[in-house]
Amino acid sequence: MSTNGHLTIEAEPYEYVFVPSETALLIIDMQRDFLEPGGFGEMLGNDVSQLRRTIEPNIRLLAAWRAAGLQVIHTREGHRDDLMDLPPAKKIRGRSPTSIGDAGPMGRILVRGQSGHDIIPELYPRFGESVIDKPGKGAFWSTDLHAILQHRGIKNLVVTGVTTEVCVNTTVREANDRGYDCLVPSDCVGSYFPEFHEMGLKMIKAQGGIFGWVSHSDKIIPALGHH
Ligand code: TIU
Repeated sequence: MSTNGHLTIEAEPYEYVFVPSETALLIIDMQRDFLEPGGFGEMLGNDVSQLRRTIEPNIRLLAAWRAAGLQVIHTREGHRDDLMDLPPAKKIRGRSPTSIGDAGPMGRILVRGQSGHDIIPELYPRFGESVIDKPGKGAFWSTDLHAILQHRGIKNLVVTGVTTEVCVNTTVREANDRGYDCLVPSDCVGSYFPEFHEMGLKMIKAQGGIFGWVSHSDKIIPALGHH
């Protein structure tokens, strides 16, 4: 539904209303290190195939978002080549035989500039789409994301990517505290743990939308056609 330039999307806990030109699609960490074997996700002991169902819906939503001429921002989790920004606690956590910065089949794990750190080819950023390199789980901490959103007049975020309860949830919480209204399409986010995915979404939409709204790409994509 479109009224006065606003679009209304069916969502939980209630409908999500936004002005498309003031809304960015924020795609979190769709990197080879999380979605392909041999990367950081697998190093942590996870089955990366759990996340791959998010690729197709993200392709569809990104295509519709680009076709509508709206703003897109991508993030990547990772560290400097010299690892000077890597907290020692993050380096040793998990007691894994290989850790961040070590050589893997896709290059040094979670290091900027390495092929494993880059975004999967299916969702590769285009010119004009900012890429935020973040050292932490939240996309606002230690990055210029908030400044970029402010300069571009963004008030709302549609947040997709991986993983639901880690980087997506952390980013939605950070965004909420900074005054952004966030919508999370459930099919465009994923977790290595189905139960954490489910609860991660419930935590966002509970208590009257304490952190934001949850919907589905099937509700968002048709609405963009009316934009
Ligand atoms: N991007 C992101 O969620 N980083 C993680 O480390 N996620 C895990 O679920 N481990």
